[in-house]
Amino acid sequence: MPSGDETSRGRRVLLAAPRGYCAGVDRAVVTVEKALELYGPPVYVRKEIVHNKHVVRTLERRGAIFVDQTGEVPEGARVIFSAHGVSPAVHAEAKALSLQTIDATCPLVTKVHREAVRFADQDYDILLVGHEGHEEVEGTAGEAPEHITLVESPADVDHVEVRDPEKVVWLSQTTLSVDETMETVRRLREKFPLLQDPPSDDICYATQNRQVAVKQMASDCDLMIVVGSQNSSNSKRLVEVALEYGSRDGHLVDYADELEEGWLEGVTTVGVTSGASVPEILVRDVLDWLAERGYQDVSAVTAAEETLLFSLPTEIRRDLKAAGQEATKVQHDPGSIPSGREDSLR
Ligand code: 10D
Ligand code: SF4
Repeated sequence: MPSGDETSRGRRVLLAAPRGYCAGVDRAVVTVEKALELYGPPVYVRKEIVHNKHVVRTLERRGAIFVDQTGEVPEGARVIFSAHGVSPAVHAEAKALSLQTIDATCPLVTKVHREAVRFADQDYDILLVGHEGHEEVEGTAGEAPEHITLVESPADVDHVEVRDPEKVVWLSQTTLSVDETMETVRRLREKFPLLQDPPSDDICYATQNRQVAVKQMASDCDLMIVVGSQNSSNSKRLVEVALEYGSRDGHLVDYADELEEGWLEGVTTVGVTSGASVPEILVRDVLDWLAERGYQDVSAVTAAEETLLFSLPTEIRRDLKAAGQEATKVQHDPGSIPSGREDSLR
């Protein structure tokens, strides 16, 4: 293992900001934590609350039970819906089972659901840019299945048909590559010149900011390490963006122990970032691993300041109040250094 002043010379880390938790993830994770405190385990959660292995494992250890289908929750029990959102059909299933639901859908995902409902009510064809099988896409498409066509990529555009090319709008998943989505929309507009834009950006501020930071550093990096899980759309996009914008190499890892010595061969500058569902403790572990190998010089590359906060779901606020606890807005501090507890979610 290279170490010491001689081998460390020139080695450095560029640390992206913003990185890690967005406001919607913080709210969703705190929702499960507060539910466990208020009601005691078990607390059922439909799907992974956010797409991060460490978050899910940690909450499982504290008493959360993650299920794939609403039908797996015992009748009358309490269930939390994940940050990615659910379709009206899932709400109906929960009602049929008399479940007590707490909806941790990110408000920015809910905004896209509302757009889908509004355009469907006006009888538009809605072209939803997103990835098939992703939970967010299933939830949004479920709002108006007869009006929505999924468009997965620029290449997909050739196959898209609409009923009336004068009444067509595009919407999108919140966690896509901005560049690829713009290319998909460019091709859609070539085909349907009267294509309408969403009323506001569907790709959310957090997805955009994390990609902008990576774009700023990528050409200076020999290697980009993105902390995040394989099923996390926004985390995966960060690796793609890094490679597109000039990083020689790039990898997505859940934990520092997945890092490989071989990746550092001939590497002077390492970029580090993390997806919107990733606790900062996991980034700190990666920085420690790099420091042990001579990469102690860490500089921040800051693309934006994030201050957005969301209130917790109504049910949690109500029950916290009844329990005499203050329901503050969840607080995301991307610059904070976590306590280092093994089960830290911050
Ligand atoms: O896969 P993804 O990027 O959509 O989800 P992840 O849980 O990794 O990040 C948070 C994004 C959400 C909840 C979708 F808005
Ligand atoms: Fe909400 Fe964006 Fe975070 Fe998704 S990535 S939870 S839309 S803030």
